Amino acid sequence: MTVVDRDPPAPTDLPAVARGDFPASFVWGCSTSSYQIEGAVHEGGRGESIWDRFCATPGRIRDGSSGAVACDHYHRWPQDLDLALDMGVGAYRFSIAWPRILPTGRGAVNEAGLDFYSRLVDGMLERGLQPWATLYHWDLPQALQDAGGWAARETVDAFVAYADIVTRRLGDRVKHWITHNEPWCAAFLGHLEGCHAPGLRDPAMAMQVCHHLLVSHGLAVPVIRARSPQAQVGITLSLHPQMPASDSAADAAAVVRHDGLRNRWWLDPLAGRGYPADAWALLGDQAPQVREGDLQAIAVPTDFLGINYYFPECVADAPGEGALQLRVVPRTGVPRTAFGWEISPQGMVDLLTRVHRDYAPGPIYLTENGSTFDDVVLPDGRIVDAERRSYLARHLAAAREAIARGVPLEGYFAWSLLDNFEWAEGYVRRFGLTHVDFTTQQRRLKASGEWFAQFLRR
Ligand code: IFM
Repeated sequence: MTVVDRDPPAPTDLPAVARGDFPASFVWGCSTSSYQIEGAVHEGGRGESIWDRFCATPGRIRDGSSGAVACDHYHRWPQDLDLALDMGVGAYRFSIAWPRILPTGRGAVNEAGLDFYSRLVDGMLERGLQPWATLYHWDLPQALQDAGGWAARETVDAFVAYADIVTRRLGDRVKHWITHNEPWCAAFLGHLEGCHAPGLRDPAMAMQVCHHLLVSHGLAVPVIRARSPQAQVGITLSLHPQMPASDSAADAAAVVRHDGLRNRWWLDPLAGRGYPADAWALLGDQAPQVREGDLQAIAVPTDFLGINYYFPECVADAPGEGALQLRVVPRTGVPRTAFGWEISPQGMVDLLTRVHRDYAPGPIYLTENGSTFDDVVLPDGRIVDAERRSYLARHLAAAREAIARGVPLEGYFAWSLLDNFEWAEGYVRRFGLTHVDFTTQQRRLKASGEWFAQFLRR
């Protein structure tokens, strides 16, 4: 965080965008996830998750921190729901910590965990906030990891049983369910790159994990529907538009290869097309084991597709580099967030247009979009995050543009309500519209949050 003595210049690139440009039924929300905000990892009967174990391993988290306290949301949730309400959103996306419900992943149910989320959901409804619940945002019970994790078929069954338990209890009040958040990250960051829990580096295992995550989605959907009648059920993918590093045919082919695992590996089977043949062929003996009926299960009809959009990728052919023989190269001369992610509202328009054109998944919700910057603090305590405000405004204009192009985009959830535990980056990276002082737990709305609140009120 940088302290300055005067207001930074107002951004000059703010597009004119207003809530009234969107349909009246458009859902406006903000997103969070359990491990990133809750803390209280030893309270209420919660079991250990793979992220507790991963964070306890020296060298895994940039600042040596963990989500053990995070935003202390477990105790401060009424205040946090008030913040969301004051911001003017109508929906709140949160995730449920599997180890709070089933401390060892299966078997004995921890009623205190269910009670916590039941109170949280009631708190949303009392405030007029629509609850959007995600069942899996990466905090697998460690006991399941010890038994093989997502690479083991039994974890699929455990997930379906968990979904059943949660939706039996909350399904009368939660009417929007998301099975998985960003399965690409869970599979590849956790099992190929090893920079996320459980910290493994095994390409074949990563592919098996992808498959099991998708099968678990497919098998959970009918269970959720049975327990939560009239609910809307979907999955959230992290998708990235791809562009070639040059006009060469080799770079164009590299884009197709990268897109195969980044985007099509998820979109194709969900749309009932099975895994993309070109990507499958490249995998060789690292392709996953698929049982009879799995592909039909994955292709279960859903009510919406959640897309998390952050940045586009530029891809170059790179013979000899990895199984896919390519490299993701940073483009020069483009704006970036503090994470180094390219800022491209146009990329969001292109992505949404492409998904709608090629897959027609029905209603699409942007279930996450946001940015991290080095926030600027004035002596009076105001946080003037002009770059985040500009990012937000420009991406809302992009959402409007996508709708104008015929994309059935029906909602936008800002990531995130609060600064929080940003996984391997610890507390170094802040994505919140609300600043959190992690020493005092004081919350303060940033300029971006104020801007969003004004946008929503106008
Ligand atoms: O913080 C994450 C979130 O958990 C998943 N989507 C991307 C965000 C920013 O990295």
